[in-house]
Amino acid sequence: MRIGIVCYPTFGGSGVLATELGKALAQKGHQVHFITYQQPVRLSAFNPNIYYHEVQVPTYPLFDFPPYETALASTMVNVIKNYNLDLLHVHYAIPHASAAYMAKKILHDEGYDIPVITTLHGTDITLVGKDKMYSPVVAFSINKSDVITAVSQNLREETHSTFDIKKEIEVVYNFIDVKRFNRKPFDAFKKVLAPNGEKVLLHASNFRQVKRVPDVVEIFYEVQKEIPSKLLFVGDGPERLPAEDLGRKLGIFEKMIFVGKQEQIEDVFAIADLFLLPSEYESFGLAALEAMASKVPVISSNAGGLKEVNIDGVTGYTANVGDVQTMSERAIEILRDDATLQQFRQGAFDHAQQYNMDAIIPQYEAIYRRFCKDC
Ligand code: GMT
Repeated sequence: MRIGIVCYPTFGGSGVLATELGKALAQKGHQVHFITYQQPVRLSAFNPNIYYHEVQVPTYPLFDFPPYETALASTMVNVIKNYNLDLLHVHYAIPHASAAYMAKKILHDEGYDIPVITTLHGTDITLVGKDKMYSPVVAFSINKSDVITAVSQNLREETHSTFDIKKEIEVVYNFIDVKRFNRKPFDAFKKVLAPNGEKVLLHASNFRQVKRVPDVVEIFYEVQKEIPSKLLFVGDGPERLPAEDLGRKLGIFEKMIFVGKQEQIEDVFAIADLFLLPSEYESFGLAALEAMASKVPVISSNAGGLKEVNIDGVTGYTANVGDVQTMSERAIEILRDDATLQQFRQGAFDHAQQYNMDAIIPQYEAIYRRFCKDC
């Protein structure tokens, strides 16, 4: 099949998922066309089945806000026609679903029918999408998609309770390549970070408010009183400085290490003992799944789809949003002795297997085939 994929090219979960999906589809012999404003971060290796089309947004002195959505829809039209695409799969509704609707209508007038699949990822519904400045367009364009998918049952329910969606929303869970995350720890790296055999707690995110990064610091504050440990932060964003300040205020900054954005995240997971994700909301929590595939148990909140991914008492523990007391007690329980840690490591790893790409990608292919009878 010839598939167009539209996504954010950055480190966010939706862009990572879309890029990995495109790469996997290309490996299976499909022709994949990425349409986005920048090369996706995980799209580095050359594959003759992968095409990348950059959305150029011409500027003009009149524009305080260059019209990205118009440029995106036009690029979609051009790529779909020039490469005779079978379908368009857009990840994250804003503004991709409405741009896709515009492209679909333009092509319809030219006698070309392009099916649009919209995958909802989370904040496009729960945080940004429900804002009144976006919601009419978001609801309309989701309803106009030929297929709507959500990355968890929770997001499906949230979407139905937020918008009047008249179509079935199908759940296709996020996936990972479990082989990629099954790595041996890079000893030299671990020795630098934790020279005295300290346990390594890890948080990886875009440091937005929804991640509750100060809770990560507070959980660690309690843990390090009981267990010799270090706290490793991967990623960057607006909550990083407040987290650093809180660490200084609590007198634990020397035990906190910020390594910024990392592409080889699997090497970082390989040296971690526990992953912390106390988010206000996660539709899914892809980073938690990546941790689990790396045999790293997870302490998370029980918000949104996290309960579907992090199984309480098996892959780690969940607690109510903001309940840092319970989260730190559970973290200490897991880290206190090696047998318990090993049990949770194995529980996390075993559960992650069901999200392997081999199980999930055929679900997307089956959706595509509904529109591509000869494929
Ligand atoms: O909020 C983020 O971390 C980024 C955001 C995105 O759209 O890239 O993540 C959302 O999509 C991910 C992939 O499906 C999910 O794993 C995240 O849980 C979800 N984030 C939220 O719901 C807050």
